[in-house]
Amino acid sequence: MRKMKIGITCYPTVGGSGVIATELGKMLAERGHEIHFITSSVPFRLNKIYPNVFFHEVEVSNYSVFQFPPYDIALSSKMADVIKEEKLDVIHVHYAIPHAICAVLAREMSGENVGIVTTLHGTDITVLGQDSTLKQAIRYGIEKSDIVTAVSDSLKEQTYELIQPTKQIETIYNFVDDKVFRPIDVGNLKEQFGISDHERVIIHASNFRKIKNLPDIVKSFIKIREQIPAKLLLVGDGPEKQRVMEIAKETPYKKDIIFLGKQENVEELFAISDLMFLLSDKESFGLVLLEAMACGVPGIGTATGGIPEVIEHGINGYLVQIGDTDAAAEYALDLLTNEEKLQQFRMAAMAASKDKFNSQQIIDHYEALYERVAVLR
Ligand code: GMT
Repeated sequence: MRKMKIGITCYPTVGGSGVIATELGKMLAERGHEIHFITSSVPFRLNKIYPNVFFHEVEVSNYSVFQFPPYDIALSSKMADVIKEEKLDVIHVHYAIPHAICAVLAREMSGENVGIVTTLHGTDITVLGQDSTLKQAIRYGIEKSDIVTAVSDSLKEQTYELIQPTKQIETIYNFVDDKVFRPIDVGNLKEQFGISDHERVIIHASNFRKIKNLPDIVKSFIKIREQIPAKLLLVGDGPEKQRVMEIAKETPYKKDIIFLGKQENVEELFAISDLMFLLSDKESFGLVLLEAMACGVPGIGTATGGIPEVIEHGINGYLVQIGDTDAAAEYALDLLTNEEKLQQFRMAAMAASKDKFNSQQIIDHYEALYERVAVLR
């Protein structure tokens, strides 16, 4: 396969779409492609130097006349500069709003024949697609892209339903870096958290937004804790954190609910965890579930969006209806009190992350799309 020059735009701060964009860029660089990140800051997972990975910072003017800083225009201009100066073959944008539209504008501005690949990640469709002020713009960005992908079949179907594009959308599942997300030895980390050997550990990691249903996670945990010794690790930060801390404080097991804030090396926390909870209202994929599964931690998730494409019910985890904290607790207890079954689920979770979500095959798929875009234009 010929080596290409690929521009990548994403939200560089914590969030699944930024993680996927960055991991994809790193893996493409390892295959010899030249990668140009065009973002407002260095993507947080870009934690290693590569000679063929470049960062182009989008700087937004805060000229006093502007009531709102024009990020979209600044991004489009920067993209146009990079397309021209670096002679990009492809620009791959993650998240439709505003990135797909900016890429289309940048191609016009640059006058170059660059290919545009847009990957839809979830809330850009499931939340913003319901907003009448943005729907037209999302449809425009999708139609004008050369290739559009979605991270699950569920998201693809929802895009057709909500946005009604004529464009064909392809599903390419998310993946994890299996050099990082794998079972590792973390010594006495569990003890350092004051967790004894016989206690089970349940983990949840997210941006603590309302759709993540943190109170359901606490409720399910309390039902588990009433039966067995256990701890709940809550990783992340966001708008719901304060409220959840207050809910936790009111429970008889407040000492067993540990708020860890944002953490960089979550794989070390997965190494001391037995089960992952993701009980969201909406979730196009649930990348954090896959990260946990790759480390041998099965998940309990809600049967919503793309989660049923990640968790195979009764094989590598369990699915429950949104809000059904009784079922979540029952399934959790079923695994946490049966070491042999938990072990089977652990193995099945790791196998799924290696097979169905095989990172090398997924990168092959993206490379094939870039080739197709180059032929199309
Ligand atoms: O879940 C979030 O709030 C962050 C959001 C994002 O845009 O980064 O995540 C979305 O993209 C991830 C990567 O494709 C998916 O794993 C998440 O399921 C998806 N979130 C939602 O659909 C709510």
